[in-house]
Amino acid sequence: MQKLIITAALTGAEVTREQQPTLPVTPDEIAAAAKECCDAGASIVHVHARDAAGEPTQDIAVYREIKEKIEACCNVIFQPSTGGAVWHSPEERLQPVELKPEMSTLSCGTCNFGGDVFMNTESYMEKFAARMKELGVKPELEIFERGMIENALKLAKKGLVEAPLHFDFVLGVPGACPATPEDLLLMKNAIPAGSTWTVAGIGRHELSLGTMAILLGGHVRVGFEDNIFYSKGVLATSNAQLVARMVRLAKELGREVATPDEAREILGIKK
Ligand code: KMH
Ligand code: ZN
Repeated sequence: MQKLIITAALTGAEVTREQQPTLPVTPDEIAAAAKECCDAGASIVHVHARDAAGEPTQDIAVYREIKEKIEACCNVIFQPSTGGAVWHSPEERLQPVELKPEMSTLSCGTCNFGGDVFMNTESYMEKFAARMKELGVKPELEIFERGMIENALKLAKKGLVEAPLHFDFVLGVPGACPATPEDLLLMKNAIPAGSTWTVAGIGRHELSLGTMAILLGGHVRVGFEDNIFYSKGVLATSNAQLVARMVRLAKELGREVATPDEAREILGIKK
């Protein structure tokens, strides 16, 4: 089995400091959280930027500052979001790709997202994929519903994303695919052989689906974007605490954890 790639989704666009007092928000806090997670065993950090007021922003200048600060303190793979918040325009969302990060996310379809709609039309998916290809950015294909895998395969057929494909199954978003073991198996069994996949279980499902991924040969995403709790009613003290738990589980279950360079090798990323 491949070594386990752990992604830390540090901040997200929806969580607030009121909900999670240790949420990293400023570039300095996000870089410090990235280093702590890398030291704990994460090889990728999935990053959403916030502005000076703590609101989600896709401003390239803020992403640049975060990228430089992370690169100055650790070797972790920087993966900015192109999902942003539901109210960001596609043009705003695409900005961090211009920094030529090693990876970035690419959402593969439209779905309900709580009380909102997360909009990803075919033409914008194609535009995002084409720009990532031009700039040599490895896409992480974000899958919130089963049909989105077909959209991703359509992008592959058009040559806009290239094998080996890397998927992230985001399961348990209210309004989208639930986070059951059966749903994870459905997704995992629907992707082409030779692809890699990770799972982001929302809320309490982070732990159960992450454990399944360790056993099934997938990879795992944890962090405050997806889950702010350590256990029922108990807030996590940091993103790194959630990473450290996955490292312990992987060791108990006999799965080695990848370093950032090993993750690059697994994902076919040339630094
Ligand atoms: N915040 C969500 C609306 C991504 O980062 O690529 C979208 C999202 C996906 O978080
Ligand atoms: Zn995200």
